[in-house]
Amino acid sequence: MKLNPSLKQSESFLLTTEPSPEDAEEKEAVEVSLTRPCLPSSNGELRNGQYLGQRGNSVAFQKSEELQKTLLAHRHERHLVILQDFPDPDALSCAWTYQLIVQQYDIKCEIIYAGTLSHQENIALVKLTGLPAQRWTSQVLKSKDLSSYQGCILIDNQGTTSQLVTAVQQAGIPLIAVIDHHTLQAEHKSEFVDVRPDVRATSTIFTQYLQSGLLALDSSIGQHVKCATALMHGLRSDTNRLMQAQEEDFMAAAYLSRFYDAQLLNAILQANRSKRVMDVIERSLKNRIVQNNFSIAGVGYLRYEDRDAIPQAADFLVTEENVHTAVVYGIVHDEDEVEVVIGSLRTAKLTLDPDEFIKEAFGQDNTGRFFGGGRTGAGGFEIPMGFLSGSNENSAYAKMKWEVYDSQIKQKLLKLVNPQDNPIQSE
Ligand SMILES: [Mn+2]
Repeated sequence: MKLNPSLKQSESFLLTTEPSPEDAEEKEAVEVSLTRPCLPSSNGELRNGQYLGQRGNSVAFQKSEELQKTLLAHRHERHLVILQDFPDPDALSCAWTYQLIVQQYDIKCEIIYAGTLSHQENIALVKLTGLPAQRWTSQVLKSKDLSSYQGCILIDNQGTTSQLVTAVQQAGIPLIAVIDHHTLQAEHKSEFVDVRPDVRATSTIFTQYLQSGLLALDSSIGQHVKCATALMHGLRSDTNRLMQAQEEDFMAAAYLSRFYDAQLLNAILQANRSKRVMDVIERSLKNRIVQNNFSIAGVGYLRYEDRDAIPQAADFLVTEENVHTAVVYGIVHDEDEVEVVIGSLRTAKLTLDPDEFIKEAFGQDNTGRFFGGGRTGAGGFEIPMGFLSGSNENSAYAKMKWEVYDSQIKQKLLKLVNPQDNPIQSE
C-alpha cells in the first residue's frame, strides 16, 4: 500500500480493498487518482475563517485530503448518513455524492431522514434521479439493528434538525463526519469536521471534493450525470438560483456544468405546487402583518406532507416592496398526532444574521438546545408542542391552542422587530 500523506499535484495512489493495509495486494487495488485541476498547492492561510476564491480552494484541498484519510481508516464499514427531518435538495444531493465517494472505500452508507420529502421539487428530484434516500420513521427505526452500523455522518445539518440523532447517539454509533455550511451549532465530537458558514451551499463543498479528486465524475456514467444534476439543483436552490452565489459557488457550478443534464434539471424545476401548498401561501398573504420591513404570518395548522409550504410562503412574502425579512410559521402535525411549530425566515437584508435572529428570538429548550438556527439569508425553527399536542377534534381547543402559539411567537418576534414598543399594543 503506497500512501503518501503529502500528496502532490496529479499524484495517484493505490487504495487497497484488503482489510489490513500491511498485506495489501496491489492486484486487487482500486486506483484512485488525485488530479487537481484548479487547486493551488500553496498553503493558503485561513484567517478568522475569511477566505475567497483561491484561498477557499486551498481550504477545500486540505479538507479533501483530511476526508480521504478518514475514509481510509473506515474501509469496509457500514455507515448512516443522517439528513434533516425534511431534507432539501442541497442535503439530498450531497448525501448521494458522499455515498458515491465512499463506495470506492468499500463503505456502505444508507441515507436516512425521519420526516418527509415535502417540497414538490424534492419529490421530483428523488423520483427523477433515483436518489437513494430512505425515510426512517420511528417504527422503521425500531425495526433496525443499529449495532450493524459503525459510524454516522451529518450532511447539511449538525444534528439539531433531526429526530434520528438521539437514537443513533444512544446506540453508541460514533460520529465520523460533519459536513455543513450552517453556522457552527456546537463543538462536534467527530473525526472529521468541515463546517464552512461562508460557503453558500454544502453542494459547493462537495463539488470541491470532486474537483480535488475524491471521485472522478464520468459523463458516460448515468448515475454520475444524475448526481451532478442533483448537485447543481442543490447549489441553485441554496443560493436563490445563484443570485446569492459567490465566486466559490460559481466555480462549483461551472465544474458541474460539464456533467449535469440540463433537461433533467428543468424537469425537476417544473414540478408544480399542490393546491394545499397554494392554500398555505394564500393564508400567509391574508394573515401577514408588516412592521419595520418585517413581514410576519402565522398560517395555522398544516399537514406533515405540506410542511415545505412554510418556506415557500416565506420566499413569497419577502418579495413584497418595503419588506426585507419574512417569517412564516404554523403548526405541523404528523400521523401520530405529534405536533410541532415550524417556522421559516427569509431575508434580503445583508446585515441580518438569521442564525442570531432566531436564537435571540426563541432561545433554548431546557436541555440547552436552540429552537432553531440559520445560514446566509435563511433560517428556521421548530418548537415541539409536547403535552399540548393533539385533541384537535375539539375545534374550540384547536383554535385556542393556535391563538396562544400565534401570539407568543409574534410577541417574541416583535420584541426584536420593534425593540422600543410593547409588542401587544403594536398589533
Ligand atoms: Mn444547505
